[in-house]
Amino acid sequence: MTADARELAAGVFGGDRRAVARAISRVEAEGPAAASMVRAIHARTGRGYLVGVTGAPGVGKSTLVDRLTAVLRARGPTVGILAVDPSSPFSGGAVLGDRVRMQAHAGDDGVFVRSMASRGRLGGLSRATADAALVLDAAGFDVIVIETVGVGQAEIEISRAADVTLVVTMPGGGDGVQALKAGVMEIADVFVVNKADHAGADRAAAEIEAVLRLNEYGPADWRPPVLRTRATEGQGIEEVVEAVGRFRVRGGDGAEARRRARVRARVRELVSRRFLEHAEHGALEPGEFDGFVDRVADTVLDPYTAAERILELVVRGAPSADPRRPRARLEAG
Ligand SMILES: Nc1nc2c(ncn2[C@@H]2O[C@H](COP(=O)(O)OP(=O)(O)OP(=O)(O)O)[C@@H](O)[C@H]2O)c(=O)[nH]1
Ligand SMILES: [Mg+2]
Repeated sequence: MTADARELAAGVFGGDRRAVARAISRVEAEGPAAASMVRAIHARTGRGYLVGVTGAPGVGKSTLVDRLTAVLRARGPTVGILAVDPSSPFSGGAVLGDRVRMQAHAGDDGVFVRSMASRGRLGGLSRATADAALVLDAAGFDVIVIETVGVGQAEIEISRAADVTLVVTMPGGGDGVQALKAGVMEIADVFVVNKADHAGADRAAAEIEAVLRLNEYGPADWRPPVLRTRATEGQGIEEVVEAVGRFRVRGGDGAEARRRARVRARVRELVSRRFLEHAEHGALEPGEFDGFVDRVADTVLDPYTAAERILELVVRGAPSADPRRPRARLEAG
């Protein structure tokens, strides 16, 4: 961990907003600076409650998050918000919805808003978002909201990083519910049918409830409630906060199991990423990895054999500065 990261971390722990913003920028970038930042703050995380809010574009997520924030602030908890847009190359708090939100909570040190975007890269956004959430957690925010636009794989991945996931939808289209795709039903702990002032809200809610009755999604001890809101009017917001509260305190070890599953997924992801990096750029000779790729492309080798050989090279050829490194165990096994 660099002295630089440690100094920034001290600012984060002290709730210095500039330090928080800079720390998030650090974790947004790929590479050693992000890892160093997370190393410096990680021991102070684990206290914040992560709320994922996802749904199709324009259903009212930002309006809802804004209202939820107001209700939470009135009750006391501080709120950090990450607005994630996997389709946008821009980030850093310039999104219109965030500006509106910034104004609504301007001058309130208990609210911090930041947008995150893909910046043109394909992978890494969910990693960066999870790390940014750690920064907000370390800064002492009680509730951390991760708002993601859309209902694709990226959003689902990001939602998995939350302690509770709200799926927001609105009445509309021929099927009564706008864009409730496969994969989204499974991740919802709480459904919000927003824009309940629009026609068809009751039918939309009934349809979701019908699907829920036919399937066993999510934790066994929890049937996701389907709540109707009018976010622009602030209607139904208290009920959403109550539902999240009930989910949070529900009995059993569901919450802890989810947290552990999340930690496991992160560690696995990092191991596989590091392993691949090592295979492509560390353990093999320059160009060797591409050589395997070429041979598979030319059907000289099959992909399974290529993978086996690469694996062998990585395991055997790994530089071992410390003889007690687990390499010995790998070879023994
Ligand atoms: N009629 C009605 N309009 C709403 C309601 N909630 C939000 N809106 C409006 O819907 C539009 C989209 O709201 P946002 O909160 O920006 O929606 P979003 O889901 O965050 O949108 P993206 O971030 O672009 O995906 C805005 O014009 C809101 O004023 C509601 O309950 N009823
Ligand atoms: Mg939004």
